[in-house]
Amino acid sequence: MPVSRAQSSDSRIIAHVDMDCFYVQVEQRKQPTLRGQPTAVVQYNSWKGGGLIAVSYEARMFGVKRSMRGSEAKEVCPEIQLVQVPVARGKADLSVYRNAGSEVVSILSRKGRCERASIDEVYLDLTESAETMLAELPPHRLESINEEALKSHVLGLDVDGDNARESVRKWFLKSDADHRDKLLACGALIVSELRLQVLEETEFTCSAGIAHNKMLAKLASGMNKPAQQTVVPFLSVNKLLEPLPIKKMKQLGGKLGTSLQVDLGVNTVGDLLHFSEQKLQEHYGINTGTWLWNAARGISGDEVESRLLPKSHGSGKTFPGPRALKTSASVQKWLNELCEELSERLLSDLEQNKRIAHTLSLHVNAYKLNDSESVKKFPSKSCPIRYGTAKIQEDAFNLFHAGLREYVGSCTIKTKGNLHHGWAITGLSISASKIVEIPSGTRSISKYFDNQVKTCTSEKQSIDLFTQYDADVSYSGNGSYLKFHSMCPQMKNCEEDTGNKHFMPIVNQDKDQNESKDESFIPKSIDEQHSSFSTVRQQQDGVTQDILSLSSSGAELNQKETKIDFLGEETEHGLKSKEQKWKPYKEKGTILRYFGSRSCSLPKEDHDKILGDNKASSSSDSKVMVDSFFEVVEGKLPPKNLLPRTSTTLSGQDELRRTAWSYKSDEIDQITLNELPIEIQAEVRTWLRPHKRANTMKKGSSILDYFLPARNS
Ligand code: DCP
Repeated sequence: MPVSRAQSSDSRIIAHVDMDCFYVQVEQRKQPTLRGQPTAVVQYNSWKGGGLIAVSYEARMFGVKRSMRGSEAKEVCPEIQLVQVPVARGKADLSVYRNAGSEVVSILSRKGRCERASIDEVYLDLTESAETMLAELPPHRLESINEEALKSHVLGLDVDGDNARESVRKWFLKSDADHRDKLLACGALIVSELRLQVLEETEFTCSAGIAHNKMLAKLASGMNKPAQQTVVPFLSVNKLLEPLPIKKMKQLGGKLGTSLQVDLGVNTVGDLLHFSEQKLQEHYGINTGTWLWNAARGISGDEVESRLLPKSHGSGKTFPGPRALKTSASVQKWLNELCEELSERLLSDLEQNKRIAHTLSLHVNAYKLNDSESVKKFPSKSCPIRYGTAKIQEDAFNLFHAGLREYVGSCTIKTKGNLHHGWAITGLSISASKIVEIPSGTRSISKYFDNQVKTCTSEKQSIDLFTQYDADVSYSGNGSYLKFHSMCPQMKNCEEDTGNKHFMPIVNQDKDQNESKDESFIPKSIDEQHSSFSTVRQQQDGVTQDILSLSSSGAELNQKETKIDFLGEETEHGLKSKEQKWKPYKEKGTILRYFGSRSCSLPKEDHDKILGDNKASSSSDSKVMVDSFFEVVEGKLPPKNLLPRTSTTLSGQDELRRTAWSYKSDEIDQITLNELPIEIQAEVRTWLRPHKRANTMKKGSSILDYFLPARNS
């Protein structure tokens, strides 16, 4: 149900930009000979020439429509060029279109807050830019208005047929116009320039709507396509909305719109105007009632979110007709393909944008073979996401079975073999959502180190990334140590509100669980660890896990020298026996892990200088480390490769090394700690304070909460 938001000013200038026949344009840029020709992009499935998913405007003139198949399109337009969508893993590969969309977004975001709404559409809040323009150089003082702006359609403007441009010019130059219209004129000029830049830099055309809110801008952008823009002055809003079929309004295309038609006899927005707010609230509740009342009047408080990146990632495939999947094995095969793609995109999002997703969801379309009457839908299922292809595949398959149990009843389910189960799957779609940026607070303390040692930017970023990858923490709660699960949140029963249980791996969620008993987390030798960090990484069933320790004894350890050993190795503490080798892992704290990773951000020459003959280390380690991490997550490498290949034995360069790598805790500028998230500052300060036991760790406090927003929410 739509939610009514606080009304915002009608002086906002919002644009909605929508690419024209987008996939076709992308294909035409790849093959310029297709330009100007009737062209369509067809789906991978080649049955009857494949389903059309994008149709050029030239082809539309022949009556070609998206709902057609290639063979039908050929009938109405024999010269149509059909281009198949790129294929990977037996399904459409949309990455070329996604990347093309990103090119456009990067241009459009130059002038104001930008929200990427889909693969080819964007909202812009241009209020500030328009206000600045109006203050500094208003349209009526411009010597000329660009041609693209003069082609604008201004709703409600009386245009004199042949002389439309002249009418539009006058509208732009009207010095005594209403303030809102003046701002809109500035917005229209800005958008026309942005559209020209998009054309110049990407060769793509787009259309736009410019209005006082998102709803109106979106309605307007589709009114004059392709390659044109439409402006909605405040006084034209009613004229635009009244004749509009109710189902064309955003959020009214589905059940709510149908209910308005069926229950209230509302077919156009104009019809909706006859209902009081109270009446609408009686029917649809307070929020939706108010939202409807406002929407009918073109009032919408929806803000343009600042988002250049997609809100979620998804990978899906349909299996129509005889291709429907009828065995668990075939479903698993396809889920594996979809999950592999999803996993790749998640990792690239993490690498490029430092974002992580929290929720994995599976949506399935199905029917029952002997029960054509059944209208029961296959329930969608979600669970917390665990990174790594194998994990995502496993969880997706578990979600499928959880849904299947509900859909057909558990007695008919068999999980193996090719038995016929009485069900058929016609669509599978797996998605990752609740994507958030890794909090910047975990990065900013790096300033301290940037002041101490020069870092190469790209390496630094790699390190940040690696460090943040470890940001998923679970806490044993006994104050003895922490355990990190690198991007592998605990799995739990993760049904939606069905009450049904299906099993997901549970990774050490029990607060009383004593991880030290878990042999699999205990490193066998330093050699095996390849570790210069105070962490242990261990691969479990394809998952990388880190153990970090922060114990009272850990505090004591550091008190010895009141030093933080950024290599986290046995410089001062001279680990000798296996037993001793294990000790520091239990004795180092979370922030050490963070600091420790900084050790890889030295430029090569510094690094070599410090490490002397120690060939095991190099400046490229940071990159290697990040790459390796992905590989470990992917299960390609044993976990030891994750760690910088710094020797764990003492070299003659100790002193030099300490200068570079070790800091007395009282040398750390406390101000840098202010940059840490507030909830972990206290923890870090306690930890740094010499001669005091770091015994403040409590479940639900500090760093743990910080790194576990989704799990707690
Ligand atoms: N798309 C798709 N399947 C659909 C609808 C769209 O794969 N059912 C893809 C192809 C389109 C792109 O998304 O090129 C953008 O969709 P639009 O609805 O914006 O349509 P177009 O950009 O193709 O055309 P228009 O100029 O009408 O916006």
